[in-house]
Amino acid sequence: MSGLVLHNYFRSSTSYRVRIALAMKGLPYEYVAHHLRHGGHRKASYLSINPQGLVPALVLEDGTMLAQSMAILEYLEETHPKPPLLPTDPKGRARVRMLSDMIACDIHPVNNLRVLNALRSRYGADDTEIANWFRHWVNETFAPLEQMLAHDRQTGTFCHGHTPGMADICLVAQVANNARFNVDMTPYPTIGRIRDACMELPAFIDAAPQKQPDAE
Ligand SMILES: N[C@@H](CCC(=O)N[C@@H](CS)C(=O)NCC(=O)O)C(=O)O
Repeated sequence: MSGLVLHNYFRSSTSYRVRIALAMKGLPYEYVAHHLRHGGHRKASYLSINPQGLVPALVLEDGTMLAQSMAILEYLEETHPKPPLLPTDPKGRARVRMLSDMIACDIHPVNNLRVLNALRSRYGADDTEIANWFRHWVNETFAPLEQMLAHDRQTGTFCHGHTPGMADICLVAQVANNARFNVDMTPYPTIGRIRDACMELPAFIDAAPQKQPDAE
């Protein structure tokens, strides 16, 4: 399969999620970079592709545009089931989606660039306050996430058993983002262990921010 176009940005954790999934599924794609700090995602040329002006956006072979990283992951899972990002049983699937959503719904949206920019421009937050905000919202979810992963026998080498999946994708991308704001990972040994296990795998390594063509 070819002809996929991924609009993304090397540092974007939501883009990183999609890059990992595409790599796991073995799907090649054209990489189109939009520099978020320079407002590349707000240019008319990109808004004509994704009116929401956020990355990632995956344009399919027939021109269909898919935005929202979790919807893209679900689409890739349905169209290319192997290797699976979700377990087969409903409870397992719900658990993996639950762990994924803790990151995708409860951390990322409040720490997104436009939120941090609004804190600066509307409320005069400085770099220290921005970093404290970012860390606060990570810790609010990483503390229970650590508990849930550490105390559940369904957790294995990865978030759910011994094969990597959707929750691992979200976890790794979030941990990469955390490093930019010096989040202390010592209270999260299970999250750290799972992240390290993922980073042994080519799909996670190749999708990493520093490996991308627009990396700085
Ligand atoms: N819920 C969306 C969020 C997409 C999103 O906000 N992406 C970030 C980069 S990680 C972005 O484009 N930020 C631009 C901005 O905040 O101005 C998803 O999962 O794809």
